[in-house]
Amino acid sequence: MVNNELNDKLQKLISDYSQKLPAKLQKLHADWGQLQAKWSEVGFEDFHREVHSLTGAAGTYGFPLLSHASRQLEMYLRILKEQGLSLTSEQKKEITILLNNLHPDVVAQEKEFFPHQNKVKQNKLIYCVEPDAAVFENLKLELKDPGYELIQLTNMDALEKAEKEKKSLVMIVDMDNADVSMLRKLSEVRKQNAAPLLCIASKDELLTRLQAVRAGSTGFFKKPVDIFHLTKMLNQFFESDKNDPYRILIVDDSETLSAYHALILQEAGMKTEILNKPLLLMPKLIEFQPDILLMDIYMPECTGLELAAVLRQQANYTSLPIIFLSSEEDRFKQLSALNLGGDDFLTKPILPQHLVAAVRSRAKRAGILSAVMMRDSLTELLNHTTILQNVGIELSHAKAHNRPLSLVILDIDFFKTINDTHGHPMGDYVLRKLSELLLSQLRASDLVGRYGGDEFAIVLPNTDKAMSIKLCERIREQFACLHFSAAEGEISVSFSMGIATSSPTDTAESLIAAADKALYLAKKEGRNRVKHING
Ligand code: GH3
Ligand code: MG
Repeated sequence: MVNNELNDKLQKLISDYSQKLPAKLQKLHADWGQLQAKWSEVGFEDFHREVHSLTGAAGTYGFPLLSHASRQLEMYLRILKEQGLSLTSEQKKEITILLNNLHPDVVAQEKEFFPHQNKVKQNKLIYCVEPDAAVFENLKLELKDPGYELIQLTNMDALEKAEKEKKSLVMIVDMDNADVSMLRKLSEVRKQNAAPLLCIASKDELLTRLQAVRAGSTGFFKKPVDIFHLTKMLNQFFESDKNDPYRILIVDDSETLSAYHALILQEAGMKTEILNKPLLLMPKLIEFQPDILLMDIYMPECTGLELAAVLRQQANYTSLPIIFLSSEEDRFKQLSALNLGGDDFLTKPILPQHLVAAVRSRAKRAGILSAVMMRDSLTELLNHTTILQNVGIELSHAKAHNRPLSLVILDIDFFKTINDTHGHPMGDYVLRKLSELLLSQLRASDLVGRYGGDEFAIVLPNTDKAMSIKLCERIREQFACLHFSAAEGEISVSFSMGIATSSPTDTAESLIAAADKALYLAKKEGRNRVKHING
């Protein structure tokens, strides 16, 4: 669904950019004039960076001619920079010639040649290489309601031609008659448009699936195509995730470009935050908790590569996916970016739907992975590391908003005896039942984790001493009423709880230590009780 308000904002960004473009170009010419009059290494670096960002931004906002010309100059400057010597007069002349291609006239020409480029409209165009008319018509009909526009193409040449005229959002290709030349052609076409590829075939055979995978397919469907799953997959690529939006932090020194990318991702239902000052990354990460970091490489204060390397050295952020978005075309540099801890590399300018698809598929995979990594396998509660991290995060939120936070540590009473008397499986059962009870009784904003063997930690945001005691007493009573049937008859189990409520000077460590101490007192005073550290 095209969101009109966002679309208007996108149009506004584009028109703002178009308006500022002549001044930007003039500045570039003026800077070069100044540099020639008074040479400085730093000035040359700045000039290079300006050209570099023009390459990415011009392409993004629909000025391909300008972006192309800018890229040529950028590449030349880069070679000169790598040589590291002072410039000869020949080289300066060459720069001037290349710079003269970046003229406001080019912008005027663009408007004549590429009027459509300045429109941002979400298309749902799918090219379907399916010679069988009946199969195609059925797909077309079924996908009409979810809003997809299917165009039938009977062979790869037709697909190539169509892609040249207008790029599709997804390609669906029938693999039944796939031969070497068809597959070769398909991979050629996919160099022009790397949109997701879905393959369909009459037989679900390994060889056909292999061919599909080698052609770069994301999905494989046996005929008759299961429309429910096909639609689900298409929606995953391009529709919004309104229920649980992915959180994307965009780190880019360019305010307009980051705003543009943010709007595209917002239109696809994601939640975005922008950071134009890369040195402020750490507090932003704690505050926003992004699922994905979308990061520019060349920024004035520090590079995206350096930031990635810093993050990868911190246990909390080793698995945070980082997507680099840069005008860098050099494969070697792209690879070294990936070596330094990036997960993906997208080259600016990028088509809006490709940006969305790349970010979404990364976020989805990371989500599944982290859900597995964050949970304790027996109880499916947050594991020790994750609940500890959350104590820190929630405490900083609480401080920022001047709200109380309570932390509870719970330990089952005489749990060793339960294991010893009724067996380890019974112990496991008790642990799982307690987890279920905690989840059912706590609020959605509370966090609960398995802290150790028979110990649990509960984080209660926005909860003061009195509220925390009331909540814990209720849960304690409910648990003590449960009966577990063992071979030896029915048994009941109890636990003890220690609570600490945060003060402005508390750290995660001091809060945990206080709750631990309260738990120790609860045990000492006879177990099956709730004890707050402050009496
Ligand atoms: P207290 O009232 O002082 O807490 O006594 P306790 O017997 O509960 O002592 P403690 O908390 O030290 O005992 C923890 C026991 O939990 C020891 C360990 O064998 C058992 N345990 C740890 N993990 C598991 C598990 O995954 N399953 C089962 N069944 N038992 C576990
Ligand atoms: Mg215990």
